[in-house]
Amino acid sequence: MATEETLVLVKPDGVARGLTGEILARIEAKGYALVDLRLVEPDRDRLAAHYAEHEGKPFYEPLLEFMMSGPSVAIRLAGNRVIEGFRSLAGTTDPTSAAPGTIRGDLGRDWGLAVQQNLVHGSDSPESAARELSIWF
Ligand code: DAT
Ligand code: MG
Repeated sequence: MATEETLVLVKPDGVARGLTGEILARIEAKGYALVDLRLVEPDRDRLAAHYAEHEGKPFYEPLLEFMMSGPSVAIRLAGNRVIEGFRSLAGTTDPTSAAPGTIRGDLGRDWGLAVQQNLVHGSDSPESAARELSIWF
């Protein structure tokens, strides 16, 4: 067993489009455990900490603006290999090329702007998960 925890965010586009329930249903159907869940309106400092690895990239400022455009649902999720497993459920970053069957592939829309509105975030490693969970919970 490799039970672990990850941070999942239903981003502002997911909350605004009323997809929180659909996304939670997919997570629950997969068998992962909801350990904690909260609605958060993050300020710039929290987002700068969360997205520190992307500081200086061209999409960094638009990404922070988007993430401040409305509330996100932050989820502490537990399960065997849940870090890899949730990213598999989410699909790849760009909703246009994300595989059908994934959250981003089935539900993500290309607004012609950028790929930042891709519904969900999931930590990408145990180190990221520990760091990000401490930022959001
Ligand atoms: P992921 O969310 O799949 O882990 P990431 O960590 O590389 O992707 O990037 C974080 C977020 O930043 C991503 O969900 C959307 C946005 N983003 C990434 N690459 C981008 C790009 N080339 N243009 C616009 N937004 C981008
Ligand atoms: Mg990432």
